Amino acid sequence: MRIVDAVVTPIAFPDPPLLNSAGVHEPWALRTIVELSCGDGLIGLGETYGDAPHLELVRKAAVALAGADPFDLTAIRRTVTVAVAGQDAADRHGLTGLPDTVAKVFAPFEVACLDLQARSIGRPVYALLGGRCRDSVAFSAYLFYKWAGHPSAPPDAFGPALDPDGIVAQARMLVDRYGFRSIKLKGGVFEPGAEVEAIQALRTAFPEHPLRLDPNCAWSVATSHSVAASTAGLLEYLEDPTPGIEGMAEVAREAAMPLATNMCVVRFADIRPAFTQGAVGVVLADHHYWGGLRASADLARICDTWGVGVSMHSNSHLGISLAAMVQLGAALPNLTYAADTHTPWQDGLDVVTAPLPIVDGAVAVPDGPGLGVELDRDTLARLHENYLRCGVRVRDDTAYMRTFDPAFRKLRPRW
Ligand code: GKR
Ligand code: MG
Repeated sequence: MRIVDAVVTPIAFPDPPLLNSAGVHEPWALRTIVELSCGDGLIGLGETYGDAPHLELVRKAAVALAGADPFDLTAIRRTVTVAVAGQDAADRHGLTGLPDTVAKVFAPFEVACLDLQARSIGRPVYALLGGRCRDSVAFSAYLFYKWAGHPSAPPDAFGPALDPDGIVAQARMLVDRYGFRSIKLKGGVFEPGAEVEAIQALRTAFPEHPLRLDPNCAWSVATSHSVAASTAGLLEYLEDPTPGIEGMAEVAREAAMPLATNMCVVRFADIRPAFTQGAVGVVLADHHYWGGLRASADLARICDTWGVGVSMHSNSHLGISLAAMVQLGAALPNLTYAADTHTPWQDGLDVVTAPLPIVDGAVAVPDGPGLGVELDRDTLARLHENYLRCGVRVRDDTAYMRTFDPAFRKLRPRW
């Protein structure tokens, strides 16, 4: 089996004005879809970021992969390393340097190769990751403060959420629609006291749902201490309250709840300093930047050894990424928390013909071959047209926010 064709398609899809500590989501979110074909009718799928510098590297790697054996992931990783060497640049996740770049560029190809491998033997991807540990993978309702709509457009279908009542209404809508059994609030938008009030309101409205708050490093250590104290007993975890491993470790020493991260442990080299300092109790795995599904399983294994919990991180994404998360989640013995997903914000827009549905807050693990999803070529073509027309080439929540509030700065910490 050899890769005869590697097709890389950038796409754009509508995104609501979701607020976070960096600014606000633009009207278009970008992704890149990778298709690997072996010329025998089998196609392996991958999904990754759509930012232009990353897309360029994914394209370079795709060209270099012609003729590669999709079962030889070691050789494929080596080829990707050669293709991207010397072209690594810092991105908005703070990922920089060759190992980070290789991990991010290799990831969609690794997923597509696993999809190909699994399809060629008629087994699901989780079978290649060690087998199924669970029948369904739980996801949390991912709440965002948001405007009623993008200022240049009519209000969207989700409505505004700018105070505790709005947040509770949004949670109600997501829980009713998808049956989510845990809830995450993206914070770092309003002053911390207002966000604590939103958490208190969620606790009153949803007494049984585990809650999380993630301000994306918007708070100083002192502010984080005080928020941790006022949310003790309310949160299952507090995610990335403050920047850096040292700051997180300081907060963790006093906080009653575990701290979680997708910001201070983002590569294997972060594990030793973070774990030895007790900075985090939960790591959010993300195969898109940890280097694929197998690397994420390695991460989970290390977390298990250290007694650190595992959840999953997401960015705005579509159904190939969701399917990959579900296959990984199925195979992780220690997926100790419901995973994040942005799926509800993009529902109905998918590039796959039958997106895996979220029912009762979880996705049933598909038993069909590969990832369990097929590409919808008409939608892919339409979303590619969006990409060509939309003009967005790099996600920049801060620049978009500054078009409405020129004084806005991305400050971490802000409070
Ligand atoms: O979509 O605005 C967003 C999130 O803030 C995302 O960019 C984060 O990477 O979901 C993420 C997180 O948990 O930090
Ligand atoms: Mg986070």
